[in-house]
Formats: sequence, C-alpha cells, structure tokens
Amino acid sequence: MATPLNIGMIGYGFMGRAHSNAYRKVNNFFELKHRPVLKAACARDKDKIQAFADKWGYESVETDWRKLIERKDIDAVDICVPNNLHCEMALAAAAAGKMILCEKPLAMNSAEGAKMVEAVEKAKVANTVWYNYRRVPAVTLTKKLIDEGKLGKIFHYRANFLQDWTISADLPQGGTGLWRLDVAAAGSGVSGDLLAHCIDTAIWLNGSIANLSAMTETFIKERKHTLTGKVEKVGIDDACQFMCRFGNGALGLFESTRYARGHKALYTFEINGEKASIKWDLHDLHRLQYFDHKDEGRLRGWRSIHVTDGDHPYMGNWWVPGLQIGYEHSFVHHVADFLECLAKGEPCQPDFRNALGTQQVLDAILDSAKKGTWVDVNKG
Ligand code: SOE
Repeated sequence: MATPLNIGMIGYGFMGRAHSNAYRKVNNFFELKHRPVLKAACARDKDKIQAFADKWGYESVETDWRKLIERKDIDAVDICVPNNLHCEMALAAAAAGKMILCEKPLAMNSAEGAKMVEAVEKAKVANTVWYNYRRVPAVTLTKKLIDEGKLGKIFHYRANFLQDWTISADLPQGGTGLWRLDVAAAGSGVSGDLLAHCIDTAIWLNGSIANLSAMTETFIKERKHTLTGKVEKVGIDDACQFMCRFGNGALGLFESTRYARGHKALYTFEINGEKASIKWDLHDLHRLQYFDHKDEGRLRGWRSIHVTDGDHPYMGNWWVPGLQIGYEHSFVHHVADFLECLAKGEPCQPDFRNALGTQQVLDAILDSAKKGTWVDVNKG
C-alpha cells in the first residue's frame, strides 16, 4: 500500500488543472511507494476555489495561503500562482518544513531564486520546478541519445517557442491568465514564460550557457490594466531573440514571441552534432526526427521515430506500442519522477538549484537587451 503524500495546491488556473490531473493519474500508471492525496486547494476567491476543489476532488479549501502552509496535514505545497508570489510562498513553505513543487520560472529574477535555493537547502525539503517538457518521451529520448554520445560533438542548438495570442491591442494586462502581460506579476514577458522552457531543455541537453547577446521588443506599448481599469505602460517583452555560446563551445540561437500569427505553441528545437542531428516539435510531440551520418549513403536521410515503444522513456507505463500520449502526460511523468526520487532520497531535477541556472540566463537576456551588448551569464 503506497504511503499518502498530502498535497496543498495554491492556485487554480491552467497549471493548477494540469498538476491536479497528474496527481490523480500517476498511481494508475506508475508503481510508486507514495500516493498523492488532494488534501487542500487554496485561493483568495472562496467560490472559485471551492468549485475547483469539487471538480478535481480536493478534500478541503483555504483562502489564505499562509494557513495552508501551516497545516499539519499538508506534506507538499504546489505553487501554481503568478511569478511574483513564488518566492514569498516558497520561503514560508520551506520554513514550515514542506516539500515544494513550484511552477516555472522559479522566480522573478535570480536574486529571488537564490534566496529560494538557500531556503530549501537549509530546510532540507524536497523541491522541484515544473519544467514539464523535459518529460515528453521524445525529449527524454533526446537526452539519452546525447548522453550515449550518438550525436558526437555538438556544434549547434536552435530553439523557438512561438505563439500568437497577444497580437490584439484590445487585450488587457493583469488578472486571471493575463497576469502574464503584467510585468509586476510576471517579471518578464516571453523570456520568462516561453524561452524559460527552451533554456531549461537546452541546459539539460547541452550544458551551461556561457555568454549571450539578446534583443527584446514590446510591440504594444500600452494596454488597459484589468485591476486598475486604467491604460498603463506595458513592461514585458513581447518578443525575444538571443544568440549564445555554450560552455561546450556549441553556438545557440533562440527565439520566442507571442506575435507569430498562426502559431499557438510551436516549441521546436534542432541540435546538430558531428555524427547526427535531432529535431523535435511540440505540435508533433511524440515524434523525433533523427539523421545519422553513419547510415549507408544511399539510404541516408531524416528518419521520423514514433516514440511510443515500450523501450522508449516512460512509454512502458502507458498503452501498447504505436499508441501515443500527449501534453498532459509530461506532468504525470514529473510527479512520477518526484515520487520516485522521494522514495530514493534523491533530488528531483530540475530542483531549485538547477532551475536557478535558467533564471541566471533569463537575467542575462534582459540585461543584454537593455545594454545592447554581449553579457556573461552570471553564475552567482
Ligand atoms: C503561455 O501561453 C503558456 O501557457 C506558458 O505559460 C506555459 O508555460 C507553456 O508551456 C505554454 O504556454
């Protein structure tokens, strides 16, 4: 019988749903020593959080996050709220001895992130940041192939995350979902929201980023603020591009925007190595494109691997070969790994310290864009 792990969820938005779904499903598909129990959900709006709790099966609700964190029957706190609240909540949760699963990006900036790392390491509580795309089986397979040396020396890393949902100037900033457009709540725009995913994956697959040169643009300069009702300056980056040099000498090129008409969540990466290349596309997330220079010349070409076989990462836990899974499963995998690491007493990556690496790159991006120069990534 698996040991219960009582979850206290703070927030009820898109990620609150994605994580709750993962907690509910994980033990149906993975053999684990722990079983998440949806103990309490928390938000300021009593009616909304009660409706969320009823829908997902949380046993109780709180309207004050400090009360949730103090509850003796909560083992792990899941922080699913805008970025400006991550640090304060994580510090309080660590001080109360709770495990923490925090939404990405870790914090508003690396100064906050460093405080969070210090707090969880001092309190010795299990912690992780929900960079979920690492756990899409095709992406995890990429990691394995690189670690096995199949690509050889890596020369190029290219990644994009393209969306188009903020093109209308009528879209306000602030409030539910739209806090992503409010710099006071988000800290940054597409860099922290979208490029953060690309950077996390890139560092995981190809090692640290040494220096970079970035540019950002805010296409819509003013938007009505939902909370104040006034038209206010937009402080976030609507688009961001940067080039960089990795520690291993590879060159990197990254782009993210919410102004690429026609693209909804086009996260792609391509990695070119001495022996082989790999391409991946979130819109076709169960496939990996692979080119191996070792193949016989006449037959050489890009192959499209359907990552659904039992010996592909995580897939042995799902259906039968050939039947694919999707976006939501990356979160189920994250919970499964978190619980497995907990049973073994190991950190679940990315932990706060690891996610601080991404935050340092994000700081460098904004710094470089502001100065208009190359900057070194400050490892703190
Ligand atoms: C923004 O639209 C968003 O929902 C991000 O916040 C998520 O992190 C990303 O995975 C999908 O896009």
